[in-house]
Amino acid sequence: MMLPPKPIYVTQPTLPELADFIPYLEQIWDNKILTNGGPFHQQLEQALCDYLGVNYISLFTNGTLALVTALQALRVTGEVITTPYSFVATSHSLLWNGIKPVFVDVDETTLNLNPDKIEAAITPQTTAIMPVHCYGHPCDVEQIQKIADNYNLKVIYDAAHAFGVQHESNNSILNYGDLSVLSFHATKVFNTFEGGAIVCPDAKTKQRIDHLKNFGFVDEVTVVATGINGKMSEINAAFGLLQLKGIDAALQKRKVIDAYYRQGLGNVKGIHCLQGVGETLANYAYFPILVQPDYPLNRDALYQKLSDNHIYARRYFYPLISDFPMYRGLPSAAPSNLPVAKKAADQVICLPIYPALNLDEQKNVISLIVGN
Ligand code: T4K
Repeated sequence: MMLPPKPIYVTQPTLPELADFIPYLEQIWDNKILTNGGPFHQQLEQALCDYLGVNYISLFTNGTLALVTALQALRVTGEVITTPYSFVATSHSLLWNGIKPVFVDVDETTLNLNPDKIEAAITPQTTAIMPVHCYGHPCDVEQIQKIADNYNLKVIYDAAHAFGVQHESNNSILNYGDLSVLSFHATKVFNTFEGGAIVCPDAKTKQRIDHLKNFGFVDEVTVVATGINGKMSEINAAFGLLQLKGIDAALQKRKVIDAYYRQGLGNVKGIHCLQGVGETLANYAYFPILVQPDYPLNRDALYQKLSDNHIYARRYFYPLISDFPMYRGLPSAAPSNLPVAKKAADQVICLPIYPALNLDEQKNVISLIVGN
């Protein structure tokens, strides 16, 4: 009897040996501290600061609550300029805070927020910019900061994809802007099952964030803000500490897979492999290709062909956020305002990339694309 082919998904979480996690669990069972900033939570915050080369980190239950809280930490109100080409959580974090998203088109090369288009979208209500380092490719951080300084705007980076990415000067990309937000979701380069974090430059801001993720409590009897419960549990934090031991090896494997795709697909007519600009250390979080008009199939036909062959690639990020019902009525959501993002959303496919993807599986993906 023929076995059904093994499905290949866009990603697969990297997990350590189960046995290696048991001692961490034993420690939790012994000390009975399950959450509320316990020892593993504190250790992971420090370990991540050291690994990433950033000043302060506050851990969260997920990236979305971290985004919502980052906006509150900086008291952002009114209008925020953001990208339509992202996962919907980016804009949802604005709506959760009663803030109006103002969509600005993306840059043709990186598909990140186009700095040249930002100024025209600024109004007296604008208080911040929320760009995304999409696919872990750095935004034009210098240009964005210049605009923010000129107009006295905050910058909060949605860095959900950007774990471990370094910028031109060998500096973590997370050190730009006022705050950066990470996701440690199962599908991310570094995962704690669910999880997220806010990276911040100073102790005072970290303290405010820590209060906000714990209902606003500063001590047993004092509540200073309408905080939420966003704390990462000890199980997730312990798991993160173990995951960190394997992260360099995981990133190295991703790099090899990325290079092999580029070698196999780089010369295929009508297939454009997206590449980051300005990173000295990439994390190969995604492998997005654009299926252009001179390829024999359109994007959806190629996507279907891959699915028919049990390769479940994803169209990140289609539809655009601005096309979802809660956003499409906004003036800035008009497709005529966002032509580059619209074109990318109609052409993109993210191919499978994760450390356990083997060479035969990758060859199969490539030959399906090359062979039309
Ligand atoms: N900002 C940005 C720019 C983001 O991309 C995200 C999340 C956020 C903010 C919010 O961060 P979090 O609140 O999530 O921490 C996934 C993820 O759920 C989401 O975290 C991620 N971005 C987004 C880009 O992708 P889906 O709906 O595509 O995931 P799903 O469940 O279809 O997973 C994709 C594939 O991964 C599956 O086909 C199989 C594989 N998989 C998935 C999971 C969950 C596994 O093998 N194991 C698993 O446990 O959204």
